[in-house]
Amino acid sequence: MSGSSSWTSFVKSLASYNGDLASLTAPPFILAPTSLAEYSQYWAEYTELLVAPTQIKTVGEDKEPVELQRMLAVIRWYLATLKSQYTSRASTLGSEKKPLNPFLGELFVGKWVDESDDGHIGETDLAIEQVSHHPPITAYGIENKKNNIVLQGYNRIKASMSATGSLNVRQFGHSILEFKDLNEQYLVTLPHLHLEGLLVAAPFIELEQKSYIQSSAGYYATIEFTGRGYFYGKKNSFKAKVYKSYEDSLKKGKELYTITGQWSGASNIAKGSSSPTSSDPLFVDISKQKAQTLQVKPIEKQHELESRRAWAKVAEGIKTGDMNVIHAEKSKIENAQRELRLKEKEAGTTWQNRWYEQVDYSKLPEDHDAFVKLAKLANLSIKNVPSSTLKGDSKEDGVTDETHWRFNRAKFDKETEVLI
Ligand code: 0T9
Repeated sequence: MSGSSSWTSFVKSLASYNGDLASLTAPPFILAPTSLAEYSQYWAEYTELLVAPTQIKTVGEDKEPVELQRMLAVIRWYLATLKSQYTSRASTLGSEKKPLNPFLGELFVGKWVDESDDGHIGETDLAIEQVSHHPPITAYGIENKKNNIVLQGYNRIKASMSATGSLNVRQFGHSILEFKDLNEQYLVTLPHLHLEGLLVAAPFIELEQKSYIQSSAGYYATIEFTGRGYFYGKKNSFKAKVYKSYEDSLKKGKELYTITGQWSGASNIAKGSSSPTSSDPLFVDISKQKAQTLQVKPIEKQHELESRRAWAKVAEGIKTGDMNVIHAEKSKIENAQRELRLKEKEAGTTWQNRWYEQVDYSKLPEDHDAFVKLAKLANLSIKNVPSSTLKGDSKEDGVTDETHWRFNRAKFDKETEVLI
């Protein structure tokens, strides 16, 4: 495959890639039969780890405050989300693949049922909406009523080809995790990544730089990603440092904990600032944790805006490798979308988002929601700049936009047509 001219010309076309999936015509073998809108489900496939922080209610044997224990549990969950987000296609499809480009208003909903013996997890519901097409932006809301957890966020990418032939991807957006009963919130930023192996038609993702987790209790964590072997001798390696506060992270030796290992596998934890060794306690082995399968209604019961129903024929074409079917069925969707936009233009209307809205923080009081407060604590930019950008970074220069996408739960609760 790697020598085929279609692949070579495809890789060449990546050079002018601007983040808009629609502009890329890839050979069928590299297409995922899945819309990018589905990818936000990766935030909650490990439901046990998602609810774990809410189960921590007492000071442990090690006398650590509950808020610190919960921060560690949130980091465990976060590592599991990384495994889902960045290794799922490689493990199910053989390599990274090009997802289907969601249309405006596309929806993906489902639920994870409680598979625990004692019923402590409860049901976890998922509501994803494609809130913008140019540029593509996906927003998600995840709710676990039993443990009163709401997780929400949105995602957009900007991509560019590097001189060495890998695709650099910067993510915009963030995730906000709320434990309502505990009145505790966490801001989670997104890592940058790049795709390697494109030239040999076997693409895979490598994460870069840092992402941050800030808790409303003050605790602050940096998670640093490196390629193969820098800290740990294995792929997907990371080093996390946990501090009492962002301010502490500026001082030397103030780490409460240091964690190193693989975010897709095992990691160890040590108190203080030196890296743990394999004789230190295991922090978590994500490969031994159980990812749960999301339950999605059968296609016949789905609304026409729901992802798997809308893309069913294209997905079939991808599975059978039939370029003609893929092309014809994709064109149908694209043409219907063009027609819709034209009609809206004629009628002087615009597409109405369903469960999400754009919130402009420059026009809101600071206590409107947790975002500004948490970003401030972590010295993170609240502007519409790449995720994980620090306040005062040159990436903020000239950017005044402080709008972000937020879940409108009331709207979702009133939904009658699209059911989970
Ligand atoms: C948010 C995630 C994101 C979306 C995907 C880069 C990528 C689109 C964005 C960042 C999720 O929470 C996590 C996982 C995978 C990311 C995708 C991997 C990928 O290859 C695509 C890009 C746009 C391509 O499809 C490039 C062409 C392709 C042939 C390479 C395999």
